[in-house]
Amino acid sequence: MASANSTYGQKESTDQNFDFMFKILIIGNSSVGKTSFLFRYADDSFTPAFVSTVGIDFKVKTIYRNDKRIKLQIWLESGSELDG
Ligand SMILES: Nc1nc2c(ncn2[C@@H]2O[C@H](COP(=O)(O)OP(=O)(O)O)[C@@H](O)[C@H]2O)c(=O)[nH]1
Ligand SMILES: [Mg+2]
Repeated sequence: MASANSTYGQKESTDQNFDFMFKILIIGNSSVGKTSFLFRYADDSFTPAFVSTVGIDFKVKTIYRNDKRIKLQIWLESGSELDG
């Protein structure tokens, strides 16, 4: 079970100041690039040496569209990360 106290998601997860919030779950086979996609989108970072994503539950990114503040809570499917 993913924890809401994720080190990566915690920072903005308690910020309630938004117009919309979407929770998005990224699913897919191991090693297709789910973790890399999330880190690039949320942090604009890429680390080619990721061995495992165990412990990373979700990241939060806030975007603005039509003068609305939209908070995206993007989750990695935890069950598929045991080998990826
Ligand atoms: N060259 C290249 N490698 C990538 C790209 N996206 C992911 N990778 C590599 O593919 C491997 C698996 O990526 P990862 O994000 O861990 O996949 P996950 O198992 O779906 O989370 C890692 O070694 C990444 O560095 C990409 O766009 N280009
Ligand atoms: Mg992964």
